[in-house]
Amino acid sequence: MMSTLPKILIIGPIPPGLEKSLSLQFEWVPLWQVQDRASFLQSHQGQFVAGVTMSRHGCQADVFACLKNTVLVCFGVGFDGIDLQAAKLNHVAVSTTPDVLTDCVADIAFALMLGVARQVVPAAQFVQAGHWTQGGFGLSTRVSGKRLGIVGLGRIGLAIARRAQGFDMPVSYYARRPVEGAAYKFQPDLRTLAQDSDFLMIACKGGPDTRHLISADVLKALGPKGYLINISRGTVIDEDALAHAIEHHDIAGAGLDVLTHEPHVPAALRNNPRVLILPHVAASTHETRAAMEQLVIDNLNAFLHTGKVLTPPA
Ligand code: 8YV
Repeated sequence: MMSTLPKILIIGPIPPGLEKSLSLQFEWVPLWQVQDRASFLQSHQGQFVAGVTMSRHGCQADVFACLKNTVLVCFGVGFDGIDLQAAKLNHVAVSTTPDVLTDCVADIAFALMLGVARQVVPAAQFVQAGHWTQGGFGLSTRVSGKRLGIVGLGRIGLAIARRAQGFDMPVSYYARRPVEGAAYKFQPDLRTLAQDSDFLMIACKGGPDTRHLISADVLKALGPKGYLINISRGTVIDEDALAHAIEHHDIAGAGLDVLTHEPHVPAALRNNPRVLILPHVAASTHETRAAMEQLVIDNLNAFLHTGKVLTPPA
């Protein structure tokens, strides 16, 4: 029997919970399973009421042409993979899922900072390997009271700064301009921020504007006692420069939830005990994922009823 439900175009695989909720209201078409993408998108123009994506899939111009005058709802706050210019050109509204994931991402920023400086994983592995009976584990580096430099003081950067107050960490930040109302020290020069930080935290947007912002030079400025933490996008860091800096002890260590070519991890970073890498899980808690799914559905319904989304990219 033919479905009479309105059709939505799904750009790439989405979480099962979201898939289930969407199936109640819509007939959904998985674009990634289509054989001939170009002719499919052309022959299906005007057939969808919406498109659904995730930050990791993004959305390209050819899809926006097919979705003309509708909406693209994105599961995730990052929109560096979404061609916003093409969206505008085709009058497609776009939404993301800000705020609901802020706390969990800020929590993981601290997990990485504590994990890499206090050597949490190597210490646990030491116990698992049965080495404790032969002697104690070595010393690690204190986090409380150390200087935290934050690159990008948006929603997540601010949540990290608030947590840092509980750790008595003086906070400075680098951004394109001072953030109104922020009580932290603004540092307009990134190298100087790195030089004056014990922990350099990357919390800015991804995309071409911030690509390789963390260069060999910035890493040199961070210095052999400094730690680099990234919960933003892998592309912000020049990964070759980071591998070189780790190998040559130009910096003390790194904690990364994101990489340039996920899920591929450069061997020089994967096999080093001074680098703690997580598989992009900062927002992956039951609570946050459920809230993100709900916000995707709410944005979709808001657009279908009012022509406007609740949370456009910002
Ligand atoms: C998401 C993220 O869980 O929201 C983002 O931008 O990077 C993650 O925290 C993931 O990207 C969903 O696609």
